[in-house]
Amino acid sequence: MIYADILTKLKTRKLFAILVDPDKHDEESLQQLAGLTNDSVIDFILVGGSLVSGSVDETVYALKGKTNLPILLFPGNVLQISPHADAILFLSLISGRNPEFLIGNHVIAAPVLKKINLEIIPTAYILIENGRTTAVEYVSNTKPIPADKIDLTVATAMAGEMLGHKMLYLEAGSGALNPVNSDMIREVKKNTGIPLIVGGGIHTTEQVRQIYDAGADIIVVGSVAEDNTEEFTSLLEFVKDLRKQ
Ligand code: 1GP
Repeated sequence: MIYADILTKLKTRKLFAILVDPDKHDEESLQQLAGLTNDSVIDFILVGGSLVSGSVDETVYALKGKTNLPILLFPGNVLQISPHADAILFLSLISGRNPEFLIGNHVIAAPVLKKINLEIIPTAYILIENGRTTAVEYVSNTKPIPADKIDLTVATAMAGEMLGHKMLYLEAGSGALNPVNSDMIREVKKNTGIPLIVGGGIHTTEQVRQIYDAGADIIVVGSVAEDNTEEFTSLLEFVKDLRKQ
C-alpha cells in the first residue's frame, strides 16, 4: 500500500517526488526521466496538472513500462483518472470556496474510482499565494491564502486533518515565483500530525534545504524536472547527500 509505505519511510527520512505533466512530455522525454528515476532519490511520481490536454492514462501507462516507482495521480479534474496508476491523491481544495473542487468533482469521480483498483489517499490541498497567478488558481477559480496569513493557513490545515484527510499539501502552484515560506511550513507542521507535502516553485538546493528544515515531509518538484536540466541533477545529488547525513 502506497500510503503505508510513505508512513514507514517517513519514520527514518524525508521523501522527494516529481510531478509529471503529460502535456510537457513525449515518449523520449519520459524515457529519459524514467532513466533518472531508477536508482535515484525519487520516491514516487505524481501525474496530472491543472489543464491537461493529452492523456493522463497514456502517460501513466508509458511510465509504468519504464520505471518501478509508484505512480500517484494528482488530478486537476475528473478526466485525469487512470486505472494504471498505483494510487490517487484525492485532492480537496480546502483553501478555496469553490464547491466543485471541494466535493463536486469527487462525487462524479467516486463511482468510477470504486470500480478500479486504485488506492485512494484523501489529501487536503491548500493553495498559497506566491507572487503571481498560477494555473491552479485560475482554473479552480479560487483565491489562494495570502503568504503572510499563517494563522489562517494553520487553521485550514488543522481543519483538513480533522476532516479525516491523510495528507496535507501546501501548494504555491507550478511556476510559482516564491515557494511556500518556511514560517508557514513550520507552523503547519507544529500544529498537525499527518504527512506534509510542499510543492510549487522549488528549483534550488537552498530552497530544498529550507523547506525540509522547516518541517516538510515530502517535496514535490515539477518544472525543474521537465528538461532534464543540470539544476535537476544537482537537486537529486543534493537530496542524496542530505540522506547520508
Ligand atoms: C507541484 O505544482 C507543483 O506541487 C509543481 O510546481 O512546476 O513549480 O515545480 P513546479
